[in-house]
Amino acid sequence: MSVSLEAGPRPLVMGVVNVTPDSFSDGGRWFDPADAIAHGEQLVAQGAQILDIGGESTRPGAERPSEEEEARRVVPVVRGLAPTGVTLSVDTMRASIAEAALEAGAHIINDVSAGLADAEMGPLAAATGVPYIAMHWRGHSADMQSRAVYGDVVAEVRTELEARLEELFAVGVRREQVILDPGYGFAKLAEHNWRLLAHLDDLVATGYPVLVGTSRKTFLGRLGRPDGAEPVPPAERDAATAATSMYAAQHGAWAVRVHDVAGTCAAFDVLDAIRAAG
Ligand code: PMM
Repeated sequence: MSVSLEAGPRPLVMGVVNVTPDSFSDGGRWFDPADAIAHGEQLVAQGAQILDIGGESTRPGAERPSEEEEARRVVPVVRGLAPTGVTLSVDTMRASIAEAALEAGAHIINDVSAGLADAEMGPLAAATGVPYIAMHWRGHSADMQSRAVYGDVVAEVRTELEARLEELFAVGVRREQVILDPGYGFAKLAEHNWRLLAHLDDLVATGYPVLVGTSRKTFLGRLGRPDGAEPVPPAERDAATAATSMYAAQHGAWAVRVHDVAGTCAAFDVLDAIRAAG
């Protein structure tokens, strides 16, 4: 793996490679493995330092694919992208899929459930020692939005993530492996996502590297729209995503997970130029 877990002045850019028929923003576009591999290569050419390969859509209401189907989607794409030399993460809640992906050349486990969905995930992360992204999660996508109930979302996300870490450490995961993610859009209403962004510093202050994944999420599509109106379509949310990525860069994020790699890199070039001129 060629990337560091130390947060630098400019966050790493993790490009999304969804091998799904139904992801909310790009479902079906790269469902064929050859298309997904070509898309990943294009994201690397645009400046992605990490590719996040996933075979399960986590959009609200989504049904899960079978384990066999998820493996069929993910493993050939990991194998096909390994020769690029770019750091690869596998976006899965299943330990068996993570294990197969690591064998095929992946370097990072991105588990949106932080070990809650599969009790074997913690032991696998411990045994392999690879970087492990632990995201705040309250349940599977089919009904997660019913769990978007918080008194103090910032404190609760942090406490629930800390509780997950205690369990992961108890099965042998090491502190140095962990990357935290507040889980924008997962069991969160728009107001929760905004508050978690406003208090991103609190999560960064834990000392763990922090991944920010706001890309094309619905709360960005609602900006500037009248109450009750449809949000703007996902593909038109990249400018707002670049703005949240820029904000994440100024608040110590380790990496941003984005669909629009070229736009994100352009935004970070702007930040670098401003800083260099200071
Ligand atoms: N969001 C999605 C999928 N995987 N992983 C992490 N760590 N953080 C996220 O915010 C995240 C994720 C859903 O977005 P997509 O359907 O566009 O991939």
